[in-house]
Amino acid sequence: MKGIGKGLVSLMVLMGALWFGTNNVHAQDESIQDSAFTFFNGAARMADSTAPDQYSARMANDNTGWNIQYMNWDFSHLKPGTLYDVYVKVKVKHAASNPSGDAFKIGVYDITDQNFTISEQTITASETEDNVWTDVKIGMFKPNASVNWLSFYVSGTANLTQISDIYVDAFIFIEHETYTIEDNLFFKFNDAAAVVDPMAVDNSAIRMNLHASKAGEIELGNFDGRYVRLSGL
Ligand SMILES: [Ca+2]
Repeated sequence: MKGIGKGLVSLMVLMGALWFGTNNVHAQDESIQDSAFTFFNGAARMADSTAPDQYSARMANDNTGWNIQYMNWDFSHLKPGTLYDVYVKVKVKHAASNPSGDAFKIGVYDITDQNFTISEQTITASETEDNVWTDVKIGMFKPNASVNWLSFYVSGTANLTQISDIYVDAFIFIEHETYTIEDNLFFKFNDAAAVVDPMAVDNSAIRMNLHASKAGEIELGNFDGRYVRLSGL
């Protein structure tokens, strides 16, 4: 951007902020419950008074299999071509007070094409809480007219002495929403100031002087307990 050479930075705001949508109610949101899961290596569905629907799937974390899967090819129950955020509601049991190593892995695999639809990610033990249900984001998914078989999976990590059990309540699809937060809603600190900026979509931006004695700061308010702050150097 042109102003950077003069120690100035213009911030154009095209901010797609993403929230965990667990409290949102949306007609196209959907939970796939454990009754629709496929199990391997001894994983099983069982009564669970801590799960919202009183059932969850459990696996012992003594192997690295993709032991809990939701496999399907027909996603016509979702809006075709619409982006969804996909979460899995997971709970783990700590076998040590400060467990180490990996807790579990998640991903989406295209069984037909034999490649990942959503790359696998590993959740480490230190990121987890003992016996607390958590919605973990797997990634974004756009259902289409494909007839490929997909597997939404949770795998073990063979880390029994640290994380002994992995529970899955549901895979959750929430229609993706993008937020644009324009600069008129920002909180400005030090020398950060509103300027006319023809490069910005709305012709307006916030500028801060990086060479000032106190560098500027811009904060995107406090939305639902979350905020983003940009600081000068
Ligand atoms: Ca359940």
